[in-house]
Amino acid sequence: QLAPLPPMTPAFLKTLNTVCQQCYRDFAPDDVELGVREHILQDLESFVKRQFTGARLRLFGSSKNGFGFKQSDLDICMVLDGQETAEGLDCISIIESLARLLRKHPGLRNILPITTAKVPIVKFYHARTGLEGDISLYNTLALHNTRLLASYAAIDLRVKMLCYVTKVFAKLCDIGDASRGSLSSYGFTLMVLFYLQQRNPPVIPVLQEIYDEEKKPEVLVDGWNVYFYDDLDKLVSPSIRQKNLESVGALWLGLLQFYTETFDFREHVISIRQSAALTTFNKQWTSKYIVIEDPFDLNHNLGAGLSRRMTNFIMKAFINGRSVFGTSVKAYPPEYTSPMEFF
Ligand code: 3AT
Ligand code: MG
Repeated sequence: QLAPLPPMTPAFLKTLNTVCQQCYRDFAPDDVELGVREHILQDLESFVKRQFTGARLRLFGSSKNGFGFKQSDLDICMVLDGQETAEGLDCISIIESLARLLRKHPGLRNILPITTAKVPIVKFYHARTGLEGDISLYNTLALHNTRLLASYAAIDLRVKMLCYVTKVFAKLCDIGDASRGSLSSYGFTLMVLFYLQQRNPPVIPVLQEIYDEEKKPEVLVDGWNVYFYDDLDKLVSPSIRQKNLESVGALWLGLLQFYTETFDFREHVISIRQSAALTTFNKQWTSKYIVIEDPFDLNHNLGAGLSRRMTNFIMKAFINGRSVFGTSVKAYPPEYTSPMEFF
Protein backbone atom coordinates (compact mmCIF):
# COMPACT_ATOMS: atom_id res chain seq x y z
CA GLN A 1 0.00 0.00 0.00
CA LEU A 2 1.52 3.30 -1.11
CA ALA A 3 1.30 6.52 0.88
CA PRO A 4 -1.04 8.98 -0.84
CA LEU A 5 0.64 11.72 -2.84
CA PRO A 6 0.55 15.27 -1.46
CA PRO A 7 -1.75 17.69 -3.28
CA MET A 8 -0.40 18.70 -6.68
CA THR A 9 0.11 22.41 -7.30
CA PRO A 10 -0.84 23.88 -10.70
CA ALA A 11 2.64 25.43 -10.93
CA PHE A 12 4.36 22.08 -10.49
CA LEU A 13 2.03 20.40 -12.95
CA LYS A 14 3.01 23.08 -15.43
CA THR A 15 6.71 22.40 -14.84
CA LEU A 16 6.07 18.69 -15.28
CA ASN A 17 4.36 19.38 -18.55
CA THR A 18 7.22 21.57 -19.80
CA VAL A 19 9.71 18.85 -18.90
CA CYS A 20 7.75 16.21 -20.81
CA GLN A 21 7.43 18.42 -23.89
CA GLN A 22 11.12 19.32 -23.71
CA CYS A 23 12.02 15.65 -23.49
CA TYR A 24 10.33 15.11 -26.83
CA ARG A 25 12.03 18.16 -28.41
CA ASP A 26 15.44 17.10 -27.12
CA PHE A 27 15.28 13.52 -28.28
CA ALA A 28 13.08 13.27 -31.35
CA PRO A 29 15.13 13.00 -34.54
CA ASP A 30 14.66 15.62 -37.25
CA ASP A 31 13.97 14.97 -40.93
CA VAL A 32 17.70 15.04 -41.70
CA GLU A 33 18.36 12.22 -39.25
CA LEU A 34 15.47 10.18 -40.60
CA GLY A 35 16.79 10.80 -44.12
CA VAL A 36 20.23 9.50 -43.11
CA ARG A 37 18.61 6.24 -42.04
CA GLU A 38 16.79 5.87 -45.37
CA HIS A 39 20.05 6.62 -47.16
CA ILE A 40 21.95 3.90 -45.27
CA LEU A 41 19.09 1.52 -46.07
CA GLN A 42 19.26 2.27 -49.80
CA ASP A 43 23.02 1.87 -49.83
CA LEU A 44 22.84 -1.46 -48.00
CA GLU A 45 20.07 -2.70 -50.26
CA SER A 46 22.04 -2.09 -53.43
CA PHE A 47 25.11 -3.69 -51.85
CA VAL A 48 23.19 -6.77 -50.74
CA LYS A 49 21.59 -7.11 -54.19
CA ARG A 50 25.02 -7.92 -55.64
CA GLN A 51 24.66 -11.37 -54.17
CA PHE A 52 20.95 -11.66 -53.33
CA THR A 53 19.39 -10.45 -56.55
CA GLY A 54 15.79 -10.06 -55.40
CA ALA A 55 16.63 -8.71 -51.94
CA ARG A 56 14.58 -5.91 -50.44
CA LEU A 57 15.45 -4.22 -47.16
CA ARG A 58 12.90 -2.46 -44.99
CA LEU A 59 13.31 -0.41 -41.83
CA PHE A 60 11.14 -1.14 -38.82
CA GLY A 61 11.28 -0.48 -35.07
CA SER A 62 11.92 3.01 -33.82
CA SER A 63 13.41 4.26 -37.11
CA LYS A 64 9.80 4.02 -38.32
CA ASN A 65 7.38 3.89 -35.40
CA GLY A 66 7.66 7.52 -34.36
CA PHE A 67 9.57 6.98 -31.11
CA GLY A 68 13.17 6.89 -32.28
CA PHE A 69 16.20 8.48 -30.67
CA LYS A 70 19.23 9.89 -32.45
CA GLN A 71 21.24 6.85 -31.47
CA SER A 72 18.51 4.19 -31.76
CA ASP A 73 19.62 1.13 -33.64
CA LEU A 74 18.68 0.47 -37.27
CA ASP A 75 16.26 -2.45 -37.31
CA ILE A 76 16.19 -3.87 -40.82
CA CYS A 77 14.18 -6.72 -42.27
CA MET A 78 15.23 -8.46 -45.48
CA VAL A 79 12.85 -10.24 -47.84
CA LEU A 80 13.37 -11.77 -51.27
CA ASP A 81 11.23 -10.86 -54.27
CA GLY A 82 8.79 -13.59 -55.20
CA GLN A 83 9.13 -15.31 -51.84
CA GLU A 84 6.15 -14.56 -49.61
CA THR A 85 7.36 -16.15 -46.38
CA ALA A 86 10.50 -17.70 -44.94
CA GLU A 87 9.05 -21.16 -45.55
CA GLY A 88 11.56 -23.45 -47.19
CA LEU A 89 14.44 -21.01 -46.70
CA ASP A 90 17.55 -21.92 -44.77
CA CYS A 91 17.60 -18.69 -42.77
CA ILE A 92 20.71 -19.57 -40.80
CA SER A 93 22.85 -20.10 -43.86
CA ILE A 94 21.42 -16.98 -45.53
CA ILE A 95 22.35 -14.96 -42.43
CA GLU A 96 25.83 -16.47 -42.50
CA SER A 97 26.43 -15.66 -46.15
CA LEU A 98 24.90 -12.20 -45.64
CA ALA A 99 27.48 -11.67 -42.90
CA ARG A 100 30.31 -12.75 -45.23
CA LEU A 101 29.05 -10.29 -47.85
CA LEU A 102 28.65 -7.38 -45.41
CA ARG A 103 32.26 -7.84 -44.24
CA LYS A 104 33.27 -6.61 -47.71
CA HIS A 105 31.27 -3.37 -47.31
CA PRO A 106 33.77 -0.55 -46.71
CA GLY A 107 31.45 1.46 -44.45
CA LEU A 108 30.59 -1.30 -42.00
CA ARG A 109 32.46 -2.74 -39.02
CA ASN A 110 31.91 -5.43 -36.38
CA ILE A 111 29.81 -7.76 -38.53
CA LEU A 112 28.41 -10.43 -36.26
CA PRO A 113 25.92 -13.11 -37.27
CA ILE A 114 23.76 -14.37 -34.39
CA THR A 115 22.12 -17.58 -35.47
CA THR A 116 21.19 -19.05 -32.09
CA ALA A 117 18.50 -16.46 -31.25
CA LYS A 118 14.79 -17.01 -31.92
CA VAL A 119 15.11 -14.56 -34.80
CA PRO A 120 18.53 -15.03 -36.48
CA ILE A 121 20.18 -11.69 -37.27
CA VAL A 122 23.40 -10.21 -38.48
CA LYS A 123 24.59 -7.23 -36.48
CA PHE A 124 26.72 -4.39 -37.85
CA TYR A 125 28.17 -1.02 -36.98
CA HIS A 126 27.92 1.83 -39.48
CA ALA A 127 31.20 3.67 -39.04
CA ARG A 128 30.38 7.11 -40.48
CA THR A 129 27.23 7.65 -38.40
CA GLY A 130 28.13 5.53 -35.41
CA LEU A 131 24.79 3.75 -35.71
CA GLU A 132 24.41 0.10 -34.87
CA GLY A 133 21.97 -2.06 -36.71
CA ASP A 134 20.82 -5.54 -37.44
CA ILE A 135 19.24 -7.35 -40.36
CA SER A 136 16.70 -10.11 -39.80
CA LEU A 137 14.81 -12.16 -42.39
CA TYR A 138 11.06 -12.15 -42.89
CA ASN A 139 10.41 -10.44 -39.57
CA THR A 140 7.02 -9.64 -41.04
CA LEU A 141 5.03 -9.30 -37.82
CA ALA A 142 7.52 -6.69 -36.62
CA LEU A 143 6.85 -4.66 -39.78
CA HIS A 144 3.15 -4.73 -38.93
CA ASN A 145 3.54 -3.91 -35.25
CA THR A 146 5.80 -1.01 -36.26
CA ARG A 147 2.99 0.29 -38.51
CA LEU A 148 0.48 -0.12 -35.69
CA LEU A 149 2.66 1.87 -33.27
CA ALA A 150 3.24 4.54 -35.94
CA SER A 151 -0.52 4.89 -36.40
CA TYR A 152 -1.09 5.42 -32.68
CA ALA A 153 1.75 7.96 -32.69
CA ALA A 154 0.06 9.84 -35.53
CA ILE A 155 -3.29 10.13 -33.73
CA ASP A 156 -2.21 12.53 -31.00
CA LEU A 157 1.12 14.23 -30.32
CA ARG A 158 0.77 13.40 -26.63
CA VAL A 159 1.19 9.71 -27.51
CA LYS A 160 4.62 10.41 -28.97
CA MET A 161 5.64 12.68 -26.13
CA LEU A 162 4.65 10.17 -23.50
CA CYS A 163 6.48 7.36 -25.27
CA TYR A 164 9.65 9.46 -25.34
CA VAL A 165 9.34 10.32 -21.65
CA THR A 166 8.78 6.66 -20.78
CA LYS A 167 11.74 5.50 -22.88
CA VAL A 168 14.04 8.12 -21.30
CA PHE A 169 12.77 7.13 -17.87
CA ALA A 170 13.37 3.43 -18.61
CA LYS A 171 16.90 4.05 -19.89
CA LEU A 172 17.83 6.26 -16.94
CA CYS A 173 16.44 3.77 -14.42
CA ASP A 174 18.21 0.93 -16.23
CA ILE A 175 14.99 -1.00 -16.78
CA GLY A 176 14.83 -0.71 -20.58
CA ASP A 177 17.29 -3.18 -22.07
CA ALA A 178 15.85 -6.55 -23.08
CA SER A 179 19.30 -7.96 -23.84
CA ARG A 180 20.12 -7.49 -20.15
CA GLY A 181 16.99 -9.15 -18.83
CA SER A 182 14.66 -6.16 -18.60
CA LEU A 183 11.85 -5.02 -20.87
CA SER A 184 12.34 -3.90 -24.49
CA SER A 185 11.41 -0.43 -25.73
CA TYR A 186 8.57 -2.16 -27.55
CA GLY A 187 7.25 -3.53 -24.24
CA PHE A 188 7.27 -0.09 -22.61
CA THR A 189 5.55 1.43 -25.63
CA LEU A 190 2.76 -1.15 -25.33
CA MET A 191 2.40 -0.20 -21.65
CA VAL A 192 2.01 3.49 -22.60
CA LEU A 193 -0.56 2.75 -25.32
CA PHE A 194 -2.58 0.49 -23.04
CA TYR A 195 -2.70 3.18 -20.36
CA LEU A 196 -3.83 5.80 -22.90
CA GLN A 197 -6.62 3.48 -24.05
CA GLN A 198 -7.74 2.83 -20.48
CA ARG A 199 -7.66 6.49 -19.43
CA ASN A 200 -11.06 8.01 -18.79
CA PRO A 201 -11.84 9.55 -21.23
CA PRO A 202 -9.45 7.61 -23.44
CA VAL A 203 -6.71 9.45 -25.31
CA ILE A 204 -6.55 6.85 -28.10
CA PRO A 205 -9.01 4.26 -29.43
CA VAL A 206 -8.39 0.54 -29.93
CA LEU A 207 -7.51 0.50 -33.63
CA GLN A 208 -7.82 -3.29 -33.86
CA GLU A 209 -11.47 -3.04 -32.84
CA ILE A 210 -12.55 -0.45 -35.42
CA TYR A 211 -13.76 -1.53 -38.88
CA ASP A 212 -16.13 -0.30 -41.55
CA GLU A 213 -17.45 -3.69 -42.58
CA GLU A 214 -19.87 -5.81 -40.64
CA LYS A 215 -17.18 -8.15 -39.44
CA LYS A 216 -13.60 -7.52 -38.45
CA PRO A 217 -11.47 -8.05 -41.58
CA GLU A 218 -8.90 -10.81 -41.47
CA VAL A 219 -5.39 -10.13 -42.72
CA LEU A 220 -3.31 -13.16 -41.86
CA VAL A 221 0.46 -12.97 -41.41
CA ASP A 222 2.29 -15.97 -39.95
CA GLY A 223 -1.11 -17.23 -38.84
CA TRP A 224 -2.09 -14.06 -36.92
CA ASN A 225 -4.62 -11.38 -37.80
CA VAL A 226 -2.70 -8.13 -38.29
CA TYR A 227 -5.74 -6.06 -39.29
CA PHE A 228 -6.14 -2.64 -37.67
CA TYR A 229 -7.93 0.55 -38.71
CA ASP A 230 -5.36 2.72 -40.44
CA ASP A 231 -7.49 5.30 -42.20
CA LEU A 232 -6.64 7.90 -39.58
CA ASP A 233 -8.14 10.82 -41.49
CA LYS A 234 -11.52 9.15 -41.25
CA LEU A 235 -11.18 8.33 -37.59
CA VAL A 236 -14.03 10.09 -35.83
CA SER A 237 -13.01 11.30 -32.46
CA PRO A 238 -15.40 10.82 -29.57
CA SER A 239 -17.71 13.76 -28.91
CA ILE A 240 -15.82 16.96 -28.11
CA ARG A 241 -17.21 16.96 -24.60
CA GLN A 242 -15.81 13.52 -23.95
CA LYS A 243 -12.47 14.17 -25.49
CA ASN A 244 -9.45 13.86 -23.26
CA LEU A 245 -7.78 17.26 -22.88
CA GLU A 246 -5.19 16.45 -20.21
CA SER A 247 -1.67 17.84 -20.50
CA VAL A 248 1.24 15.49 -21.18
CA GLY A 249 2.57 16.24 -17.71
CA ALA A 250 -0.70 15.18 -16.11
CA LEU A 251 -0.79 12.07 -18.30
CA TRP A 252 2.77 11.14 -17.31
CA LEU A 253 1.99 11.36 -13.61
CA GLY A 254 -1.24 9.53 -14.38
CA LEU A 255 0.75 6.73 -16.01
CA LEU A 256 3.00 6.29 -12.99
CA GLN A 257 -0.06 6.24 -10.75
CA PHE A 258 -1.93 3.86 -13.02
CA TYR A 259 0.82 1.22 -12.89
CA THR A 260 1.47 1.64 -9.16
CA GLU A 261 -2.00 2.29 -7.74
CA THR A 262 -4.70 1.16 -10.14
CA PHE A 263 -3.67 -1.60 -12.49
CA ASP A 264 -3.89 -5.07 -10.99
CA PHE A 265 -0.91 -6.92 -12.46
CA ARG A 266 -1.88 -10.22 -10.82
CA GLU A 267 -5.30 -10.19 -12.40
CA HIS A 268 -4.92 -8.44 -15.73
CA VAL A 269 -2.96 -8.52 -18.94
CA ILE A 270 -1.61 -5.37 -20.63
CA SER A 271 -3.25 -5.83 -24.01
CA ILE A 272 -3.79 -3.08 -26.56
CA ARG A 273 -5.87 -5.10 -29.04
CA GLN A 274 -9.19 -4.96 -27.18
CA SER A 275 -10.90 -2.59 -24.79
CA ALA A 276 -12.43 -5.33 -22.65
CA ALA A 277 -10.29 -6.54 -19.76
CA LEU A 278 -8.20 -9.62 -20.40
CA THR A 279 -7.23 -11.73 -17.41
CA THR A 280 -3.97 -13.52 -16.78
CA PHE A 281 -6.15 -16.53 -15.96
CA ASN A 282 -7.77 -16.43 -19.43
CA LYS A 283 -4.35 -16.48 -21.00
CA GLN A 284 -2.87 -19.05 -18.59
CA TRP A 285 -0.14 -16.54 -17.91
CA THR A 286 -0.34 -16.54 -14.13
CA SER A 287 3.30 -17.34 -13.38
CA LYS A 288 4.55 -13.86 -14.27
CA TYR A 289 3.70 -10.56 -12.61
CA ILE A 290 4.18 -8.23 -15.58
CA VAL A 291 2.21 -9.68 -18.49
CA ILE A 292 2.15 -7.80 -21.80
CA GLU A 293 0.39 -9.44 -24.73
CA ASP A 294 1.75 -8.75 -28.19
CA PRO A 295 -1.04 -7.09 -30.24
CA PHE A 296 -0.71 -9.63 -33.09
CA ASP A 297 1.18 -12.71 -31.88
CA LEU A 298 -1.24 -13.58 -29.11
CA ASN A 299 1.02 -16.35 -27.77
CA HIS A 300 3.75 -13.85 -27.08
CA ASN A 301 4.10 -12.32 -23.61
CA LEU A 302 6.64 -9.51 -23.66
CA GLY A 303 7.17 -9.97 -19.94
CA ALA A 304 7.98 -13.69 -20.21
CA GLY A 305 11.71 -13.14 -19.88
CA LEU A 306 11.58 -11.06 -16.70
CA SER A 307 13.00 -12.62 -13.56
CA ARG A 308 11.34 -11.97 -10.22
CA ARG A 309 14.26 -9.74 -9.28
CA MET A 310 13.97 -7.69 -12.46
CA THR A 311 10.20 -7.42 -12.03
CA ASN A 312 10.73 -5.97 -8.54
CA PHE A 313 13.37 -3.63 -9.89
CA ILE A 314 11.00 -2.33 -12.57
CA MET A 315 8.10 -1.91 -10.13
CA LYS A 316 10.37 -0.02 -7.72
CA ALA A 317 11.41 2.34 -10.52
CA PHE A 318 7.72 3.09 -11.17
CA ILE A 319 7.03 3.59 -7.45
CA ASN A 320 10.00 5.97 -7.11
CA GLY A 321 8.95 7.75 -10.28
CA ARG A 322 5.47 8.23 -8.88
CA SER A 323 6.78 9.95 -5.77
CA VAL A 324 9.44 12.02 -7.57
CA PHE A 325 7.07 13.29 -10.26
CA GLY A 326 4.06 13.38 -7.97
CA THR A 327 5.55 15.51 -5.20
CA SER A 328 5.52 19.18 -6.01
CA VAL A 329 8.56 21.10 -4.92
CA LYS A 330 9.06 24.81 -5.18
CA ALA A 331 12.78 24.44 -5.74
CA TYR A 332 12.66 24.26 -9.51
CA PRO A 333 13.29 27.68 -11.02
CA PRO A 334 11.91 28.22 -14.53
CA GLU A 335 15.26 27.54 -16.21
CA TYR A 336 15.28 24.14 -14.54
CA THR A 337 13.25 22.47 -17.20
CA SER A 338 15.77 20.29 -18.94
CA PRO A 339 14.57 16.71 -18.54
CA MET A 340 18.04 15.46 -17.72
CA GLU A 341 18.39 17.84 -14.77
CA PHE A 342 14.93 16.94 -13.61
CA PHE A 343 15.56 13.21 -13.69
P1 3AT B 1 14.83 1.53 -29.68
O1 3AT B 1 14.70 2.99 -29.98
O2 3AT B 1 15.70 0.80 -30.67
O3 3AT B 1 15.18 1.26 -28.26
P2 3AT B 1 12.69 0.00 -30.90
O4 3AT B 1 11.22 0.29 -30.90
O5 3AT B 1 13.37 0.05 -32.21
O6 3AT B 1 13.34 0.99 -29.83
P3 3AT B 1 13.90 -2.56 -30.54
O7 3AT B 1 15.08 -2.08 -31.32
O8 3AT B 1 14.13 -3.28 -29.25
O9 3AT B 1 12.90 -1.39 -30.22
O10 3AT B 1 13.00 -3.51 -31.42
C1 3AT B 1 12.79 -3.24 -32.78
C2 3AT B 1 11.44 -3.72 -33.23
O11 3AT B 1 11.37 -5.12 -33.15
C3 3AT B 1 10.27 -3.22 -32.41
C4 3AT B 1 9.25 -4.26 -32.68
O12 3AT B 1 8.67 -4.06 -33.94
C5 3AT B 1 10.09 -5.50 -32.75
N1 3AT B 1 10.23 -6.16 -31.46
C6 3AT B 1 11.15 -5.91 -30.52
N2 3AT B 1 11.01 -6.71 -29.46
C7 3AT B 1 9.97 -7.49 -29.75
C8 3AT B 1 9.33 -8.54 -29.08
N3 3AT B 1 9.74 -8.96 -27.88
N4 3AT B 1 8.28 -9.13 -29.69
C9 3AT B 1 7.86 -8.73 -30.91
N5 3AT B 1 8.43 -7.75 -31.60
C10 3AT B 1 9.47 -7.15 -31.04
MG1 MG C 1 15.40 -0.34 -32.45
